[in-house]
Amino acid sequence: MSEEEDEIILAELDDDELVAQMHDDLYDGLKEEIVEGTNILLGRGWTPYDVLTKALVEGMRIVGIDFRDGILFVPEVLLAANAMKSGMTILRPLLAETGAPKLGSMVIGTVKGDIHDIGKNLVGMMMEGAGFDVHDIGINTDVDGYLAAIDEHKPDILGMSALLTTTMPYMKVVIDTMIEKGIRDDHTILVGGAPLNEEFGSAIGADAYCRDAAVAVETAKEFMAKKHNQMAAG
Ligand code: B1M
Repeated sequence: MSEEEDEIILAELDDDELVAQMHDDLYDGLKEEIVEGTNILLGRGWTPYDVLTKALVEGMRIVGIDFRDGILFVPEVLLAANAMKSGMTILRPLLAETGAPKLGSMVIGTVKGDIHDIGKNLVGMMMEGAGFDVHDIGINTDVDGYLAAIDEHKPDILGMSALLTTTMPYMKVVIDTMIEKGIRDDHTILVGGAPLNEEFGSAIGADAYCRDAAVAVETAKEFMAKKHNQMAAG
C-alpha cells in the first residue's frame, strides 16, 4: 500500500474509532494528532470532561500499563506525556469557563523528588472549573515551597500529589511541619496520586485521599460546605 492510502484521516472516523485512534496516537506521542483529535471531538459536541477522561486519561492509562511492563521506556512515555499535555492545553480554558461562583482557594504541588505533573495539572484544571482559585506551585516541591505558598495565598485547601512510592512519604513531612508550626488546622489537606490509598491518607494525617480529579472536586466542595456551616454557626 502506498503511504497516501495508509494515511488515516481523523475527521473521517466515527467517535469510537477516533477515540481508539487517539489512544494509539497518545501511545506513539503524536502531539499534532492529539490536538486534531481533541478539536474534532469538541466540534462534535463532546464535553471537555468527556474528551479529557475518555480520550486522554484512558490513553495515558494504557501507556502506564506498558511502562510498568517494560514495553515502553522513559523517552517514549515523555513523548506521550507531552502529547497529552497538548490536548489538555486546549481543554483547560474550556473546563475553567463554567462561570461557577468562587468556592474557595487551593494551593497544589507535586512533592519533593517527584516530577510527575499530569495528574496534578488535571486536578488543578478541574478545581478551577468548579470555581476554586488554584495556585499551582509545580513539581518537586519541598516543605519550604509549600509553606511559602500557604503563607502567600492563605488557601482553604492544600493539595499534594505524589506518583512514586518513594516520594509519597514526603507528604507526611509537610503535614508534620504544618503541625509543628501550628497551622495544620487552618487548611484542609487533600492528597492524591496513583500509589496512594485512603489508609495512607489517614495514616499521614491528611483530611482526605482523592482517587481522581472528580473526587478531588467533590471532596473539596464538601469540606468548603462544612467550613461555611461552621462559620455560620459561629
Ligand atoms: Co513515571 N512512574 N517515572 N513518568 N509514570 C509511574 C508513576 C509508574 C507507576 C510507572 C510504572 O512503573 N507502572 C512508576 C512508579 C512506580 C512506583 O513508585 N511504585 C514510575 C516510575 C518508576 C518513574 C521513574 C522512576 C522512571 C525512571 O526514571 N526509571 C521516573 C521518576 C521521575 C521522578 O518523578 N523523579 C518517571 C518518569 C516519568 C516521566 C517523566 C517519563 C513521565 C512524567 C511526565 C509528566 O508528568 N510530565 C512519567 C509518566 C507519564 C508515568 C505514568 C505512565 C503516567 C502518570 C500519569 O500522568 N497518569 C505512570 C504510570 C501510572 O500512573 N499508572 C508512571 C495520568 C494521570 C491523569 O493520572 O497522575 O494518577 P495520575 O493522576 C490522577 C489521580 O492519581 C489523582 O487525580 C489524577 C487525575 O484523575 N491525583 C490527585 C493525582 N494527584 C492528585 C492530587 C490531588 C488529588 C488527586 O490533590 C488533591
